Amino acid sequence: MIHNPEIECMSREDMRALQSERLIKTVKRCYENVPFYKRKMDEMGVKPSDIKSIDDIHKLPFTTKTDLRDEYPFGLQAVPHSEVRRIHASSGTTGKPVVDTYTENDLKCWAEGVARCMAVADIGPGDTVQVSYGYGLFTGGLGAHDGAAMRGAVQLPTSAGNTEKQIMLMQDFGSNALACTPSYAMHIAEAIHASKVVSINKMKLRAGFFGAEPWTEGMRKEIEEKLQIKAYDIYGLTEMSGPGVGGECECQDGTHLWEDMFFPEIINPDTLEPCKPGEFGELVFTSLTKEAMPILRYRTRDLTRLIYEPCKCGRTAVRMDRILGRSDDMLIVRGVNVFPSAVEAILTEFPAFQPYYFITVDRVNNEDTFDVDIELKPEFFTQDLGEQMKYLKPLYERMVSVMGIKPNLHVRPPYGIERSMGKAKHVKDLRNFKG
Ligand code: DLL
Repeated sequence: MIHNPEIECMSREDMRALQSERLIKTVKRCYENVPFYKRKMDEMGVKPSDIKSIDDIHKLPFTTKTDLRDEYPFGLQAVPHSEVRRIHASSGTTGKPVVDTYTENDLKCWAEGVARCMAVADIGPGDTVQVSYGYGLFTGGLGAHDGAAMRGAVQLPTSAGNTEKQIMLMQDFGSNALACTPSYAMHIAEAIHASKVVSINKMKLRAGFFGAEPWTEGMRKEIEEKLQIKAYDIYGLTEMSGPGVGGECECQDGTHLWEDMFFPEIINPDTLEPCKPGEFGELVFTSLTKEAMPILRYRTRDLTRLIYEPCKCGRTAVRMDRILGRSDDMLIVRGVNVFPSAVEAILTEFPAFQPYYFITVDRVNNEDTFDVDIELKPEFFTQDLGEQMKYLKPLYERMVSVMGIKPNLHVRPPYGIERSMGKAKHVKDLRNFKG
């Protein structure tokens, strides 16, 4: 079902007109209320009156994560604090967190974005949405919570962690949908199948809204089979409110972006020029309805492409291909560019292997090493090295041919690779510590 057909199925011309109207307002709001944007626009010699339609977006300055950190905590805020109702922040492993603040209307728009994602699975009154994203400063928990509320569904705020209890409640309360990271969904699925207390056949789950980290088609298949659900991608980032910047429809063929609120562009990260339609590059967003912290041309560092062909579902909103990874997650090993998620994509082609992996990159005798920990599924696990080789050889060959790099593969015992309850950590790059 479509949550907001008027917007989600709007003609492209009407959408451009709406975007133009909202961009003009946003630019004015930024210029008049945020010294950072006034300075940047003045430096470029751009005035709000130069922005007459969405086609003028290229005249505007970019915003980077460094800008957000420099303006920490409220430098980019465009309203007095008395109008702010909530603050979220992304943890970030280094430096200051990235902060977002929300007016009443920002919270409403945010919930609307998530509600559109959940409506795809007909989530509504009587349905229970188990929210197993972390609650707190992270936007996942409360974002999914408010989206479920807007759909009139029952919100079950279990948060992340305490997996045994999660699955007990999932069965006892009859949860119909699960919202969490795909890696936690896998972990939950595994725990259900290992449990003597609960059974997947007694569950009422029918859908999952998974995001906050890259995941592959192979992972989707595993989760869908194990949990007996339809697994939908949900995308978002703190800087644009949180989850619900876009979501997959029932066709599961690309993630629709809610362009009336977040205008997407794809740029070449080196030249900063727009890419041709359909080309891969860096995703950039301009917020079109945010009041408290509007953002112009935010460089997400997420690498993907936009799909403009109409979708069979009837929604006209542009679709985004799966995120390949973030440009800052890309490893360069022996001169070869490697996206960690490529390992997951390959692992899921081989039924004997779990989709879990952990990469360690190091430099020994001036040469990069690339070690990958993997797990055989319990039913295939063996300590016999000859037997292991039977599974490892084709995997190794596939990795060399797809990734162009020879890995050292290490089979860990079942559960030997740490399970994640939030965003999974897949890489340790020891070269960073060696200078
Ligand atoms: O992860 C918001 C979110 C919560 C999205 C729950 C979806 C579900 P941040 O912590 O600021 O916000 O991280 C944002 O996570 O730039 C992407 O690199 C990555 N990401 C988010 N969703 C997806 C997805 C939340 N569906 C960063 N696929 C983004 C791939 C994703 N990567």
